[in-house]
Amino acid sequence: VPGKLVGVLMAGMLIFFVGGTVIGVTPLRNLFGAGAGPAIAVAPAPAAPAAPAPPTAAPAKPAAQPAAAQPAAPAPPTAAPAKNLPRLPQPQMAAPLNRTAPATVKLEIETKEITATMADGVTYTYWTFNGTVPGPMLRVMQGDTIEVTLTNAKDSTVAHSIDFHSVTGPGGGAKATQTMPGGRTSFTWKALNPGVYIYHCATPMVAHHIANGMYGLIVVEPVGGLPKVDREFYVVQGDFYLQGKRGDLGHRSFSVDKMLDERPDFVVFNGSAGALTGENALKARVGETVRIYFGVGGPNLTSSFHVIGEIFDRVYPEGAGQPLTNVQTTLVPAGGATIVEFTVEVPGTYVLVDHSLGRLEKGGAAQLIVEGPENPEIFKAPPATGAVAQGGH
Ligand SMILES: [Cu+2]
Repeated sequence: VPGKLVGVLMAGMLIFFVGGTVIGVTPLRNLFGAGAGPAIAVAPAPAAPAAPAPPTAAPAKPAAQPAAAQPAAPAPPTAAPAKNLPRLPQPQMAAPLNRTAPATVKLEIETKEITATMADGVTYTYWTFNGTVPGPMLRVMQGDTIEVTLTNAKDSTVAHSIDFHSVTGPGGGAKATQTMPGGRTSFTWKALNPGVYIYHCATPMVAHHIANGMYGLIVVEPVGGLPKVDREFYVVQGDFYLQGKRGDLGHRSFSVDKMLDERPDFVVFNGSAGALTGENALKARVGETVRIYFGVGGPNLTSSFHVIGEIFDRVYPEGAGQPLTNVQTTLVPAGGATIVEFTVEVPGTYVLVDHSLGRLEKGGAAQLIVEGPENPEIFKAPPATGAVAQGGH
């Protein structure tokens, strides 16, 4: 298209064209670097389109009966240039519980809709729990009674709700919490089964709400807690479906067709491409034990979760009570979660991926940066002569 700026992801490079002429190339290689800078480097500012269009869809008013809320309101095609918006902040993590007896716990959660950067030059209007994707990591104990209060921000465009996979009861709370903008709902449940569970919005079209970022993890600790580790991390994968072509810049709306066809534009950890890299990378010291609570919000893809350069000493598959040992890659279903643990023995940058590696090119990578003394007995590489400087796998 003459004069139109197009960005294409190819072979780890983001390549920009105007009218068939390459005007810029941005390497993604610092995913494998020493941790400096964002995973996907700064892209040139997008050219302004001729006619600015409204930045977000004018949403239909929520139906009076939230459970029957209409499916995805058709959004206007991709249009206005991305403003220089920040990424969503990283989600809150819940510390291990330091108690040994069940209690009554209050969880207050707010749903809100926020426009933020999904990848350099691309913004998106997320639907969130507490303003982050994933929503906050929650933590309770087996035997706890949990009083959930859900509020939906006044300026939300649609109803929202919450379904905890940790709940025993109809809809996991979804029916009790269909909440109109400005509204407030609540329900109470008892945590019967320990594990790590997805929670998500369950307002129709449910897959649309999930595709906009409405998911998170709740850990139900067994009485007495999980074994102590030095570092805990919280990572959730999600697939995003945007109108327009791959590499289009600007503000992009949800594509119901791509979501139904399961053709995501972005597959990311914690809400945006490169969210957990550079400054926001996971960090540990040589000799420490690491635990990652890893979930898949979906809505569609399963994840072949792998850490490049590490072996999971223990995996609690799908959050199960008994761990497997010595695992390279663990399958995590959509709407599922796992706990992996390992000790880091060698300094360097380790990359968390979904080993369906086409998704790496769609943003699916996070960094674990391990600092500390070299450990040549376990790993040593002689100085390179003529080797490719970068590479990962
Ligand atoms: Cu929702």
